[in-house]
This record gives sequence, structure tokens and C-alpha cells, in this order.
Amino acid sequence: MERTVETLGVPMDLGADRRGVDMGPSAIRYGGLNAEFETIERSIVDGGDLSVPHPEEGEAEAGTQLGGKAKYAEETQTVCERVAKRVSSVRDEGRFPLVLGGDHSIAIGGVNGVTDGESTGVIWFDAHGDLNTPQTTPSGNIHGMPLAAILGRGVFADKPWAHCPEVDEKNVAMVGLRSLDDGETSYIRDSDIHAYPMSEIDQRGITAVTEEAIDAATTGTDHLYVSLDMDFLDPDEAPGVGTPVRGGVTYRESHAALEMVQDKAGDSLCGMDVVEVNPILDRENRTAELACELAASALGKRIL
Ligand code: 5AB
Ligand code: MN
Ligand code: MN
Ligand code: MN
Repeated sequence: MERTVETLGVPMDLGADRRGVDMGPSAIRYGGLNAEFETIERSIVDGGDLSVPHPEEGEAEAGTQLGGKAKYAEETQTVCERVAKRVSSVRDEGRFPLVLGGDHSIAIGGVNGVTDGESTGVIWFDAHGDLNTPQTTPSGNIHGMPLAAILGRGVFADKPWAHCPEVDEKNVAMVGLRSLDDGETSYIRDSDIHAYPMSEIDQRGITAVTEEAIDAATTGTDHLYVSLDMDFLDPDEAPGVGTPVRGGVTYRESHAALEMVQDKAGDSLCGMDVVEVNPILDRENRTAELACELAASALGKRIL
């Protein structure tokens, strides 16, 4: 628990359709991340922002990289390699990497930065599957593909910057699902991924579902990575996200889930990202503030 947290901002929006998530890291810092951590007995240092390349005009339209439709594939690879390198060195220096997004494509870099030959469980809090490939994507946006990339699905299988063989499907748990594309649905059905849609949260409650998700991701693995897409929450609570979907978890449910991560798996937690905060679409920075609260919850904040 005493491990210092190092934040790493990634002002990346090339993986999303809409501008604005590139300002996520600033909004999250402004949302009071330091103040949240003052209440935890662990210090936090700001590792600054990574630089994100400015694409050439027309590059999004080209989009034929990776043998299918994937906008800004080269830039995304560059950014994810930078993220992985920084995350890995933060860990080598004994600190805990907290990646602030930015669109969700950067989670490819986050997970690649922590694996390093060790079997890794992943919990993916998200309304979406993020399991598209350049072949199945309806949009060409890579923020809809990061989990497929990490699992080495399809064309990603031979891309070392993306594929993490240390992550096994059976140690991947997705929580909060309510918007899947056809290719994602059939992939989940045929896979060993543990997928928890909102309907299951309705039936069983957030704590039972999160507990099972944590079990799946920590059983037989060396450590746990958590990826938090803020669209996990209902847009009433978190309006400032790139791709809002109605019917998400409440404010309290989100806190319960992230607190549980610390309570059940705090010792094996090796890295985390908070992504998809879009301050342009936000109201009074509440999504960014909530991102700070949830990161702090996962990393040990309690009032009693
Ligand atoms: B997010 C969609 N499935 O692939 C696609 O916010 C949306 O990182 C992706 O979860 C949403 O374009 C990506 C329709
Ligand atoms: Mn999402
Ligand atoms: Mn890799
Ligand atoms: Mn996502």
C-alpha cells in the first residue's frame, strides 16, 4: 500500500471519433487528483504527459493499415509503445503506474507495460466490448479495439506492441457491458472471457459481480491490471465521455466496485488506467472529479 503512485497523462484522441478526450488528463488533474490522494497514506507524483504525434492530413481516411479499417494505426502504435515503456520504467523504479486518458486505445500500452513475462489478469470496466478488430469494426476507431489487441485477436496476433500472450482470456473480466457489436458478441460467446452485462448487475448486484470478476482475473495470475472506461457509469453521473450509453452503473455502484478492487486484490494490483474523459461534453468537470474519486477508491481511499 505504501507504494507511491505515479500518474502518466496521455493526451490521445486519435482512437476516438470525437475531439476532446485529448484534454482528459488535464481535466482529471484539475478534478482534484492530488486532493483525493492526500487522504490515503500513499504519495502521488505527476509524471507529466506523454507526447502524442500529430497525424498527417488524410491519414484517418486512409485507414487501411493492419489489413482492414483502423484509423491512425501507426500513430496509435507509436503512442502505445511510449506508454508501455513509461509504465514499465515506473514499475522498475518501484512506483505504481496510473495512466490518465485519453481514448481507450492507450490501454494497449498500459497492459503491455506491466506484463513483462508475468501472467496478468485484466478487469475492464466499460459499457462497450472494445473487442473489435480492423475486420469487424463498424467505425474504424481503435478505441473500440484495445481488448482485442491485447488478446491478440485476428490481425493483432502477430503485433508485439499490441498482443500480450501473458493475458489469458480466462483471466479477463468485463464489467458493465450494454453495447456490443455483432462480432464482439459472438467472440465473447465463443471465448473464455468472463463478461458481465448490466442485466447481470441488475440481477445479482454490483458487489457479487465485481467479486466474481476479481476472482476470475486473479486466480492463477501473477498480478492484476484494471482499466476503467468512464462510460462504465451512467451518463447522468458521467456525462463527459466520448461514447455515452444509457443504463450504466450509479455513482454508488461505481465506488463499491472500485473499492472492492483494493479490498480483494489491492496487493496484486500492478497498474491502472482511467480513460475516455471528455471535458468538452462534461458538466462542471464532474466526470473528471469522479475519475479522481474512483482512482483513489481503487488505490485505497476510505473514510473510515
Ligand atoms: B470505448 C463501437 N463499438 O467499435 C466501435 O469508449 C464503440 O473505448 C467503441 O469503449 C467505444 O466503434 C470505445 C461502436
Ligand atoms: Mn466504452
Ligand atoms: Mn506485447
Ligand atoms: Mn472502452
